[in-house]
Amino acid sequence: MYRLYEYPLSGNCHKLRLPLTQLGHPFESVRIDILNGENHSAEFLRINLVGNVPVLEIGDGNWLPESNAGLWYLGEGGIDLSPYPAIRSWLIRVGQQPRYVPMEALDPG
Ligand SMILES: N[C@@H](CCC(=O)N[C@@H](CS)C(=O)NCC(=O)O)C(=O)O
Repeated sequence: MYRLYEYPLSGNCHKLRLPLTQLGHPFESVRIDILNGENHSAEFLRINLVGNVPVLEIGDGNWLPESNAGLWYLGEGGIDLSPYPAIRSWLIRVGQQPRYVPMEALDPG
């Protein structure tokens, strides 16, 4: 089962929580209290040297920091999206963006 290291008020964390919950994919949420510095604990820095949330743990000791990397991973097969091709291509498209871009810029027209 995936594990999402997240903070509830973080928009970057919401980007991953949203598809996981909406598509009903089971995952364990691990709350990292960034307001109290829990993201800078030695334990958390072991899974993300940068000390940011979200981090998606995908099993076998592999962790994906960066919200867009997580979206890209989900779109590329991390969740079975065969019934939802539009969601799949949207996740991949958003995940390929190097940083924030306005939604309109991703509109295929
Ligand atoms: N580019 C990163 C940004 C992640 C990020 O800025 N996370 C914030 C919460 S939204 C964080 O962990 N801040 C804690 C800190 O900077 O100490 C992503 O998209 O995942």
